[in-house]
Amino acid sequence: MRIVHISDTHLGRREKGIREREEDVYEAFDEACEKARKLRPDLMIHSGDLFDTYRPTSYTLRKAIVSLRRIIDAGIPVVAIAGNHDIGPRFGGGKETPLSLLVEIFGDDFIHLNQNNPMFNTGDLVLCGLQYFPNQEGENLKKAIIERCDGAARRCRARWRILMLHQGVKPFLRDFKTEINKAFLDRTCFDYIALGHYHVRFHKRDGVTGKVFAYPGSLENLEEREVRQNVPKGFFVVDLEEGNINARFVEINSPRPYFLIKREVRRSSDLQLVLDSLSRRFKEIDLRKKPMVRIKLLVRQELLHMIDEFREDVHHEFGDRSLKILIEVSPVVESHLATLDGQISLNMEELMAHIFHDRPTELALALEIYHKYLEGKRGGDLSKEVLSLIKGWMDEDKVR
Ligand SMILES: [Mn+2]
Repeated sequence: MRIVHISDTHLGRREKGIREREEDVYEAFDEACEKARKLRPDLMIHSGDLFDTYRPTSYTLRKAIVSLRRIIDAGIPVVAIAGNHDIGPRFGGGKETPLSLLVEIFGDDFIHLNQNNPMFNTGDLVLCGLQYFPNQEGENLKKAIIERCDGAARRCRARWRILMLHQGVKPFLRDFKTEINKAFLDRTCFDYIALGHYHVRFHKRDGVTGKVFAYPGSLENLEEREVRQNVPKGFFVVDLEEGNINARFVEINSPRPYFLIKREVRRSSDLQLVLDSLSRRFKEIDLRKKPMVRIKLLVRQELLHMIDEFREDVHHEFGDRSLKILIEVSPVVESHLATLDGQISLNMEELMAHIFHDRPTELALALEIYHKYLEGKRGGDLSKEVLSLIKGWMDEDKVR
């Protein structure tokens, strides 16, 4: 039995309003579907965040349908769960996800698993899956896994058992929010834990239980973390054979090259070093697509006047060869530098950790709000989330 495991495709994501970046996301998904089809799997599973928002545009929906048809028309059913990005509030209460539209379109060939419909059984294989549960619903998540997934799967006489979750699993992920522990999942009956949520490919076989935990990651560079770690993009093809699970990563070629340069500018020659390193990067690789260039500078006050000229130099030298050059400049705030031990950070989380270093409650809350923002929540949606986070904290009596 062969399964293709894909996740975090985020169709509709448009980085910094750049139209080509939205197309990059569709291209990556289409390539992945085409590669998956050629592998002739029995099933394709998607571990959440198929869409970037729960309200995709008609253009995004059409792109999703065209690519998914490649799989479904080849006789390969698709099983999906909703991630945090593709769940939203429903008009009149409850939760909404565009995955239900795909069920309307593809019928039995598109299976949407969630806590009300947590299991799909093909005889040899039983698949269980749940939608994303936020951190404050960790207990409900465990309950749903035990009662709706593990219990039901144990009662099936299947050879293989797969669990699909869109969650952060401790202790696999560093610097990332987790809602559930590996030790808890070790006690379930599942052989392969098909994870989504974390965008950098990760794969681990437990030496004792033989269970495989896998995050295929996203298909394009969606967040800075991914660019920094520079891990290939793609999906897993999982062969379930007698007594063995073999998960192999299949790389895709469409992701756009992404140059990210972060630097503290202490003297004027540091700006020249940025130009030099950019030149090197343009020479290094074969550029199928013009790269995205993002330069983040932390600049001393007395050097800020040089930035306009630097911008001109960069655009003059690399403008034609880049899709887009983004230069972000933050002035050094001297008072924030004192306790950073010479380590200058442009990372929002680290900066918050610094500002709230003696106020852990505020820090945790600030990070949660920031993560909601990163998840794409804005305006009314964001303020609703913030209010419910604060209420959650009050209820737990963490805040006085
Ligand atoms: Mn995601």
